[in-house]
Amino acid sequence: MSITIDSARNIFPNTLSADVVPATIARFKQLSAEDQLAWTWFAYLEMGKTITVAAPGAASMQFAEGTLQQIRQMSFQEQSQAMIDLANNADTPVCRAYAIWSPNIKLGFWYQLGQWMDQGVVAPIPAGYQLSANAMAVLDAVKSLDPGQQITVLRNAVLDMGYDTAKLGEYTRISEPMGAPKAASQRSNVTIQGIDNPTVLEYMNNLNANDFEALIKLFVPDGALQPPFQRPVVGKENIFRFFQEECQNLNLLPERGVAEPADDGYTQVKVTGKVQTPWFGASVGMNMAWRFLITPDGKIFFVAIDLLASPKELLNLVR
Ligand code: ECH
Ligand code: GLY
Ligand code: GLY
Repeated sequence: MSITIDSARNIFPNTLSADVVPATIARFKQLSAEDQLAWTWFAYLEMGKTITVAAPGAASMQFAEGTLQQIRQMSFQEQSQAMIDLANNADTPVCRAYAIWSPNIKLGFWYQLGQWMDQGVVAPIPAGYQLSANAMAVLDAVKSLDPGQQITVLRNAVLDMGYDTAKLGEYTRISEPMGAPKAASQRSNVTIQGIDNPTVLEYMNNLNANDFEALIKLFVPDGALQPPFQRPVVGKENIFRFFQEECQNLNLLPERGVAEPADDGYTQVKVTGKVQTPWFGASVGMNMAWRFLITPDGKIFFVAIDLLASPKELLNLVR
């Protein structure tokens, strides 16, 4: 049987990912736009009791600045409407601008609006706003998730807002500029119990160093990377752009793994450990798995990154 991206997606099928995340998002999307905004406000406040979100970097904020100022100038009623439009995926200039931003710009935009809502500069969620029974139930559901799962729900809720890019035709995405990779003196090397595969170690070290040029060289030309709860990103060019847009300043803390021979001289490797995002730093360690399929000459054909269902899954290295 020859190896394809579809077959590669099924390596280590016993890996239990946090399906509760897409399930919660699906329930969230059923809510009215008003409820979605209020829900997010309450979820964000709830989360803020235990974990701290970092202010976005200036590099990502500059692109949202114009739209933010536009909203700041609006009346409270227009501001509320603009936010409802975003949640409704409406066709407005603000929703179109938002649609083509990278995830970090979208998150930074809402971070700023949240600050302004707090300060009374932007229309707040009306005092005494009553969530619907469904919204209350979804809020209860998210409270029972671990912090890594909670921030993933929140991130996905934000990314799904704005105009649908599929309806835009030709467009150019807007993302923050790529920073320089870390200097040699700032780099560190991971050690992974049970793993000495150089490709896997270099993957972790280059990603931690923001060295995306070196990182992309580890992949075969038609290789693929599958982010949590997403379809695989296929081909070097697309993977490189994904690294630029979504992978700066991550902290990968792999702990243990297993490597074994697969069909056609390939090697399959599963690694588990923690990942920190620059948005929350060390206050949130997401429980993750990496599932690699590596060619006979040591290149990455496929890697899937999964958010795990529970910390117990960190110890699950069975095939
Ligand atoms: C307010 C009310 C009105 C409506 C809205 C509001 C604002 C909400 C705000 C939300 C902010 C949320 C944030 C969430 C950030 C989450 C970040 C996550 C990052 C995960 C990254 C991972 C990386 C994994 C990877 C690895 C690889 O090896 C390859 C690459 C990659 C309240 C105003 C909306 C402000 C800031 C979950 C897992 C390990 C796949 C990337
Ligand atoms: N503060 C997180 C970021 O801008 O990526
Ligand atoms: N995926 C990187 C971040 O959102 O922090």
